[in-house]
Amino acid sequence: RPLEPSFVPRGDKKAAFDVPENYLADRYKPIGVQLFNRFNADADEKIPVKKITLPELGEILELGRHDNFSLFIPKHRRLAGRLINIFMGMRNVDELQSMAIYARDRVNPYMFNYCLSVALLHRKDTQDIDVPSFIESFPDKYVDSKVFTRAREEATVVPDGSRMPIEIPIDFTASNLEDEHRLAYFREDLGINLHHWHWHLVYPFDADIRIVQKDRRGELFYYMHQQIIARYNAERLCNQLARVKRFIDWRKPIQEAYFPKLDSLVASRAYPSRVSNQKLQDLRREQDQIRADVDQLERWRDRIFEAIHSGQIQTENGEIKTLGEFDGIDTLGNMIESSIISPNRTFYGDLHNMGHVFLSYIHDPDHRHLESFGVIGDSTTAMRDPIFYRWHAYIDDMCQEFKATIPRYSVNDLNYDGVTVQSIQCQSKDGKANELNTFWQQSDVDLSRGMDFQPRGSVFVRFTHLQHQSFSYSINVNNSGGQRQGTCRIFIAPAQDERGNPWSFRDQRGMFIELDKFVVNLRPGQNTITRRSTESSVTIPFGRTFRNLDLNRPTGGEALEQFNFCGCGWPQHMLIPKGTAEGFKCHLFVMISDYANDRVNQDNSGLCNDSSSYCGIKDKLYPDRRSMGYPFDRLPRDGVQVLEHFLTPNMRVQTVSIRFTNRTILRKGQN
Ligand code: CUO
Repeated sequence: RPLEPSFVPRGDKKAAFDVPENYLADRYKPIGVQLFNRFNADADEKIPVKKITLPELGEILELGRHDNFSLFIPKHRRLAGRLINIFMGMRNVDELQSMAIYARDRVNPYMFNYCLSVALLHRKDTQDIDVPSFIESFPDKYVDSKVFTRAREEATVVPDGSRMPIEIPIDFTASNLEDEHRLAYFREDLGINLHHWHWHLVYPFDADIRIVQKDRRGELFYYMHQQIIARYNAERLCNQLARVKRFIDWRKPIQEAYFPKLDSLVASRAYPSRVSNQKLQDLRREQDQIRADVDQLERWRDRIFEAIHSGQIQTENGEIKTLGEFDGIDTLGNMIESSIISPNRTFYGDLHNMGHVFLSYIHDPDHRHLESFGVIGDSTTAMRDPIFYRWHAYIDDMCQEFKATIPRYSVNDLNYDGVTVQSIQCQSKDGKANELNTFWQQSDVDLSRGMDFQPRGSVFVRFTHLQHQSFSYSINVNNSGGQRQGTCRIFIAPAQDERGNPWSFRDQRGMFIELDKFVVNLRPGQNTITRRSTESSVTIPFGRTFRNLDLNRPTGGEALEQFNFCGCGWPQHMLIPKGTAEGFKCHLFVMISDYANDRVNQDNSGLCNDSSSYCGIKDKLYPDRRSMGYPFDRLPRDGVQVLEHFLTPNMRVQTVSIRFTNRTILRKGQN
């Protein structure tokens, strides 16, 4: 309910803010007394709001309350940066609350939610305040717009408690005439989109430098998105589609279309569609202060490639710096994305972000139709559109171009002397050994927080998503040395390429999906390591992706602090690819590396650290000293043609099969 003053839920009770009169937005002032009376009469509790000296919102108000908001648009970023700074600058929580209440009825609701969420995540004194799940606040960014009319109907006619969940069909955006539609279950997965939104919330590229500058953020930008592409490619192979084609020729028409069928409740407009065969065009969108040419993108691209190939970059003040073997990728990630810690935004520009912008305005480059941006223009919705993957495959390719220039791992860099992985087995609960099982599952999520209707109460939608039976790994390791530690790294990749041929190592290395990474203690002699799929360092449990479904929702300060940051994480239900009915053959890869070379000296315990592979750990260093993606992040040493050649004794590969059964199971404990 972003557009009206409203109650604050307090368990079963309702509270109302007791706001100073000058806080009311102009349009409410004439009815101020009535409003107060109405809310105060219905409220069980009044929350006092401190009167503070209010800062000028000025330019921040230039983005209308009924406009859409995109972090990729430079003007929007600048306004958001200012609002974040205002929220961060408040001296204490009372003042922050006061400021937030003042801003809420004036500022664009999407921008307000984003800026306040960033502030709550980054202020020391708000670590115990819950950031509501984005899908609860803005369900319109996630589900078919038809749902809202039906939800309203349900809410008006049926009393709270007897309402039936509204089902969202799994294939609401297209038909099977469109090949790309086979991947809709991945692109439109609510959990994947929430992860992506949360990742960008934790790693903003434009805000106060103290917020942006996080350990290895540029490298993580590269790695997290590289993994998205690897995962998407594996899903494509499961669906008889070839790997995604990089979007390399920016002058050519784009064949894949996308019709999102989302309506913005705030902007009261449908998200524009992208029809087939459109081309990027120069942008002249005065209202967004965007004047940009495709030429400019190409100049940035050429300069970045020049830096990659020369191994050197020019900084903003004219210095020449080398792109290092380990930190080069971090610099490059910040430069390509770009973030405010790019070494030289003037020269290397803003390639990836502006690529999103060009693609998102492809239908109305000069604003003659007064249309807003498409889904690719907003990190909340970008992953729904097939072009996202083609664009990010291109961005990843640039990063790989750099990786091709740095030294390759020698046997020494890979092996762990005296440690031999002898066997690996994975086992699902009631499945065969080395067979993973996938199926559809239906789950419910409550949308009522993000909707404005009377009478109030929960309204659930029921959506269908991929799921797998949880499983465990059992790994036998021989250690001919003394008591020591290792890092167990587990990856999976399709066993064959799209034509059914065995992979060359060069191609397969880009296909490896990280499944887990954890520290193991090795005794002398035989060791059996067991680990459950649900413990993965990549994922978060379903209940944390969709906060309101978490029956074991934590309470108390520290628990909530973990809860907020931990909204970032790949959804557990998407840990492994869909597979096929016949069984999709994969290579399950396990490596035990020497922990002495991996260790980062810090205490990783306590704060949420269970999805660190793609999200890092809050306020800590990235907990693995190796390059992200190790050992697959570089070209192989000479003589390695296929995966088998690459293996040192501390690595092993097991062929496993992912079998998909076309049945749908309802999540237990649902409405
Ligand atoms: Cu996440 Cu392009 O960086 O969407």
